Amino acid sequence: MSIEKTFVAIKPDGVQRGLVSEVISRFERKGLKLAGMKLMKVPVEMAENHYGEHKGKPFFEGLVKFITSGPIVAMVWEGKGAIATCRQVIGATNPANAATGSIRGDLALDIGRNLVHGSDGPESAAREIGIFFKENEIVSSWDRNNDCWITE
Ligand code: D4T
Repeated sequence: MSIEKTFVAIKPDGVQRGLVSEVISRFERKGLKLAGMKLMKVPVEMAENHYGEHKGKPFFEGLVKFITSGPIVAMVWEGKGAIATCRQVIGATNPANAATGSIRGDLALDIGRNLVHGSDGPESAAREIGIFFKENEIVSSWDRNNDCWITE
């Protein structure tokens, strides 16, 4: 499995509910490495671009309104198989179906307030990192002194 980077965002509900540190700690404790992070308000055009695949769906307008309603924490996480691993840490899209132990399974109830976003594949990870981060805002593969205790 290769070293990947993935885009993760704590949505406005996570920031409003004071769950930023809780969410970040789950990725840290898993062994993933932080490669970028910023608190930001998402402009409408950026939200429409990010969620472009859902344009025309009944929940699209509400989704854009929600994601632009307050600050988010945009992050890049790096690690072996990071894309699928972050999706596992986050849990199923609908918190009602999310496994206990996942962020959505433990901390969320409603699909429209599901706390966290994570890229669903290599193409979307590259696309979404490019939407939210400039190249010089990413700190790639920095040396972490416990790396040898996390990966062989
Ligand atoms: P995100 O993109 O937020 O990580 O969610 P997922 O990748 O897990 O799921 P998604 O792209 O299918 O949905 C994007 C976003 O839309 C909200 N949503 C989704 C909603 O409010 N109602 C719905 O019926 C669906 C399918 C939740 C996540």
